Amino acid sequence: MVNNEKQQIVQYMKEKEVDAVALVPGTNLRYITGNKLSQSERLFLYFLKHDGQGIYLVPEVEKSKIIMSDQDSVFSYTDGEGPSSLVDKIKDLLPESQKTALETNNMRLFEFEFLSKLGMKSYIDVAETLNPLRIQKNADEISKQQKAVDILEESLKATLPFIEVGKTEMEIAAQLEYEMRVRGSEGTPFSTIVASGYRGALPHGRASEKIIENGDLIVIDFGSIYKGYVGDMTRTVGIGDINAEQREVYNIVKSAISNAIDAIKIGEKVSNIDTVARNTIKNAGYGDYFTHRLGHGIGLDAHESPYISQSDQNIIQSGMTFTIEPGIYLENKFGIRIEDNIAVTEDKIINLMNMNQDLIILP
Ligand SMILES: [Mn+2]
Repeated sequence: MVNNEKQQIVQYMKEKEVDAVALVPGTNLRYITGNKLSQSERLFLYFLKHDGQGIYLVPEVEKSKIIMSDQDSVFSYTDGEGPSSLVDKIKDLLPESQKTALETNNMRLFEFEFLSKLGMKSYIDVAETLNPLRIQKNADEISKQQKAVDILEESLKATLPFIEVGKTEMEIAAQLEYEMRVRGSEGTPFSTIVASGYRGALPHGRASEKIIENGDLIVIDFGSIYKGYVGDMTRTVGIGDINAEQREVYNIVKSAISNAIDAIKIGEKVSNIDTVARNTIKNAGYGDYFTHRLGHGIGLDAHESPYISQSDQNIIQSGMTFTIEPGIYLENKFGIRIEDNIAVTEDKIINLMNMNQDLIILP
């Protein structure tokens, strides 16, 4: 963790009279300590105290891969002993009156119950301090996101010649995921969406066994991960005979994304961007068919603050990175979505995508 960020968290702990921050494996832990771990059935907790000291409570099998600083200590348990064997030891190291800042979105009940055993009296959500830090990406984080986006674009270009009538959505998803892997993506942050024809009207239509047919619009929404940072892209691809209605609706979505990106201005409300895209679609007569928020922050998580929606209270500021992804979904007919990734810097709004937003039509 950058020292400055650690200081801010310690400062926050003092202001809120929090005795300890408790984290579970995931992106907050990665952000603060560099440890890349996922939750398993075995208990794993990290505590940060006022003095900057960290305490790891980990299963023996995970111990050797923990990255620690000089101020950290680690306590491990074997499967035979179980984590309860460490309760007294850890209790002695934590302050007596315990108000804990924890992850209300990520923590599971057995982890929460363990904190109670350690003497936790009350808690608050650590997101209130971590989100404002994570929302502000530095140049290094943005360059990793740029690389994640480059992988997406190159992989889509490599996959396009593979898409043809008769293939299944799953075959296309598999090819795309293969192309991302060989270009350095660590995995997919969410299930790849390949939704063709009538399935395109499902905003989260993950790839199925449906066969691609002539005249289908295919919504392809896919993510990459580079050094922990996520890129998230959607393009709608037409195959064969694309009719006038499909083209007309596509152009409305294209206007919505371009108007929205033009509306991104430092100091204004995030929700304004959503309003601009929503009005574009509403004025064209399709307001009822744009059924989700306009976008979301991207970073270590595929979906994080700020949310580009009517209810988000954030103000656009330098360091934010987020998606813009308007869509129109016509049930039993077709769906269209276009998604770019944006980085806000001090002097300009950068579209991390190089590819334009035109409808791609394959033979
Ligand atoms: Mn997205």
